Order: sequence, then C-alpha cells, then structure tokens
Amino acid sequence: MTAPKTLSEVRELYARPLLDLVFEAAGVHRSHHDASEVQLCTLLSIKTGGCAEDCAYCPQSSHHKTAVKAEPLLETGAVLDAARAAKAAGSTRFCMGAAWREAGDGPEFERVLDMVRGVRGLGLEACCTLGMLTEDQARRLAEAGLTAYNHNLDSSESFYGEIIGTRTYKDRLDTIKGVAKAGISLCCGGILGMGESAEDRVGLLHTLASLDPQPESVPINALVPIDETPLAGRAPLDPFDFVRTIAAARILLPKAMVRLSAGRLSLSPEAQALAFLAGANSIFTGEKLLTTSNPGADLDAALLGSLGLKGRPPCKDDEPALAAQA
Ligand code: SAM
Ligand code: DTB
Ligand code: SF4
Repeated sequence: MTAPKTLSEVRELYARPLLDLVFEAAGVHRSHHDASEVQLCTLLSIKTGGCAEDCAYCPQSSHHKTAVKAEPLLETGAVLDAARAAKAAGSTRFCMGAAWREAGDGPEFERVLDMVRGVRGLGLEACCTLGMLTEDQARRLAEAGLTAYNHNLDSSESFYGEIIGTRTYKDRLDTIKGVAKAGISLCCGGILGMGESAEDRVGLLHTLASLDPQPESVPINALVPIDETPLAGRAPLDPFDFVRTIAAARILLPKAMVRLSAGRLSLSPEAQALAFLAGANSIFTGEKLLTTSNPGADLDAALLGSLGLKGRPPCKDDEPALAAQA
C-alpha cells in the first residue's frame, strides 16, 4: 500500500484507534527494518548557550535566563575524544550540536569541518546541527563527509509562530532544501508537548512525509520543560500521544530511522517499549543530551535487554560511503 500523503489522509491515520495504528506501524517497521535492532547515537554540545534565537522551549536561547552557561566552540581534539568514547560505548552515530542561529563562515566553521572529518575517520556516522546553513556551507560539509544534517521543523507551520519569533518556517525549509541539494541526508523531526494540538502534529507529520526526498532520520522529542523558559509550566505529554505520533511517523516515512530523542526520562520503560513496537528504532545514549539529562548507559542496557533488543552494529548501511572515502 502506498503511504497516505494528503493532509486529510494523515489526519485520518492519526485519528485511528491507537492499537490498530501501532499494529500497522509494527508491520511497516518489520518489512523495512530489522526490528531487533536499535541504533545507539551519542550527542555532544560542541557550542553551548548564548543563542540569538528565541525558541520558547530552549534552555540555550539568550532570550531566557536559564541555568545554562554559555561556552565557546570546543576544540577538535576534545570532540574526537568524546567520539572515541561514544564508539567504545556502542554508538554508531555521533551528533554535534551548536547553539547557533546560523553557522558563520570563518575559523569556527573550518573547525567544525575538521570535527566532521575526524568523526568519519573513526568509522562513525557524523551528524551536525548548526542552525541555518548557506548552500555553500552545506556543500563543504558534504565534502568533509557529513552523513546527515539535523534541522527540525518542530511543529506545524501554524503553531511555529507561537514558539519562535526570530525565524520563519520558510527559513527552516530553505536550509532543508540546501542540505538535500548538497546530497546530505536530512534528519528532521519535532517536539511534542509544547501545547500544540493534534492537528498541529498532523500538520508536522504531513510536512515531514511530503519532503522530497523524505528525511532519512526523524527525531521525535518530548518537551523537556526548562525553568525560566516560556514553556516551563506546560502540562506533561500524554505518553499515548507520543506513541501515536511515532506510529504515524513510521507508517508515513517507512524507510526513516525514527529516533526517541529528548525527554526519555519522562517516559516510562513501558511507554518506550510501546514506541519501539510502533517503529522507533533509535535512541540517544549517555547521561546527557545537549544540556538536559538522559537515562544513563545502565538503564538503557537494562531496557534493551528486557525487551530482547540489541544495538545496531557499526555503520551497517554506511560501509560503501566509508570505503569510498578511504
Ligand atoms: N541551534 C540548532 C537548531 O535549532 O537547529 C541546533 C541545536 S537545537 C538545541 C536542536 C533541537 O533540539 C531543536 O530543534 C529542538 O527540536 C530540540 N530541543 C531544544 N530544546 C528542547 C527541549 N527543551 N525539549 C525538547 N527538545 C528540545
Ligand atoms: C533533536 O531533534 N534532538 C536532539 C538533536 N536533535 C540535537 C537533541 C535534543 C536535545 C535538546 C535538549 C537539550 O538541550 O539537551
Ligand atoms: Fe536553541 Fe537551536 Fe533555537 Fe538556538 S536555534 S534557541 S540552540 S533550538
């Protein structure tokens, strides 16, 4: 069956009885992926805080007086030490995040290119999230061997203006187009629990599924409410809404890696298990994401162990790319 694509089809899909949706998503998952494997990814904040954007959810925005302390761009050596440690702990993808509105040109961007080359040289997938990019920057990241670029749409176009005032949905889509043009895989997802409606989630899913090419990776974040941000007091996300969105994403983007991202500490092991059944097939490991806490290695090993899941082996689909670089 062809995946539904119109907005009304996505709306109907999203509104189905939860267990029917999970059942169908589990089938789609199993026909496109090895359902016994979960890809383990590690995140590192390479440049923390002091960001010029006003994203209402974000601890790193300079518009909110949060507890996050701004730090300059890390040195390449420190980043590669972290990447080696991530690899030793079983991660196959290393994601570098910078609290930038946009990646500027100059020595800092050159350093990020060095980091990408170094991470790829370790045999890891390399992902970056640096804010808006020009087409030339995207091309240079591709040349350095970048596997994927993370640039989230976060929510529907109509809800976007309620959470971010310093950039538009179109700015986001323009960077996404430049990334695709440079031949870099796209990692693009959203945040649930910001006060958005079911219709906003439908809008986000429809936009993600309509991107051409579709994202190779879809991170689904549960809002981590941060003190002193405008979203600090948001009501906790209903875990079944989280699972419903994962299931719909799996059906609409059958080939993508669907990643359980921020906010896993607020999800029970049972909710995460249902999310894996519904087609999630990746997690971020380690005690810290960019600035927020994450379940540690022991908790995750116990969770995967009790579900009979295993970490995906290194660079399964990535060997030709690495061989071409050697
Ligand atoms: N500055 C870049 C950008 O915004 O594209 C990259 C870093 S930014 C922190 C990466 C993503 O983290 C955002 O797109 C957002 O989806 C997610 N994020 C940030 N704060 C969050 C929070 N409190 N809870 C859940 N997700 C969050
Ligand atoms: C994404 O969608 N989730 C990851 C990754 N992209 C960069 C990280 C989100 C963490 C945000 C909260 C923090 O600061 O830790
Ligand atoms: Fe945070 Fe990224 Fe928004 Fe900056 S652009 S405030 S780092 S989410």
